[in-house]
Amino acid sequence: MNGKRLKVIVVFLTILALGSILLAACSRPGTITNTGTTPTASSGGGGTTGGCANGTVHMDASNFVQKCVNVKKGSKVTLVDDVQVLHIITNGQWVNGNPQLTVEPGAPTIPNVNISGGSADIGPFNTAGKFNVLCTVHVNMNLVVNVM
Ligand SMILES: [Cu+2]
Repeated sequence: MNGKRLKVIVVFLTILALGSILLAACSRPGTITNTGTTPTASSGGGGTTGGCANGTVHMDASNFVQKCVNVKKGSKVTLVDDVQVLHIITNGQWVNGNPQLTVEPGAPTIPNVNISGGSADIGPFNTAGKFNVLCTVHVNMNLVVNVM
């Protein structure tokens, strides 16, 4: 009885020792450092499509295809209407189905820019920050312009 138990303990210890040796051998050349993958999700509160567009935003029949766009200070944003649908673009944002036409300090005035197919530029955006742009025709058609 006693001898059997001892044998079991010895076998168990042997397995344990072998296991730890293997483990040490495996972990030695590892040193995995997570360097890549820089998450750039900081911009745009309502960014649903992941990243923001750069400089150019497309529009479909009822919304901006990209919900946010990054531009450098002093640059314009190009809006491309992919379909022959009228969009009227100005400063502000839709909040709970209501258009709030506020021009933030530092934002360029966007004077009801009519786009029906083709493209138009808005701006230039000369102040760094986050500016809201909306389409008054389509409820919840919001765009955030990140100027950096
Ligand atoms: Cu629109």
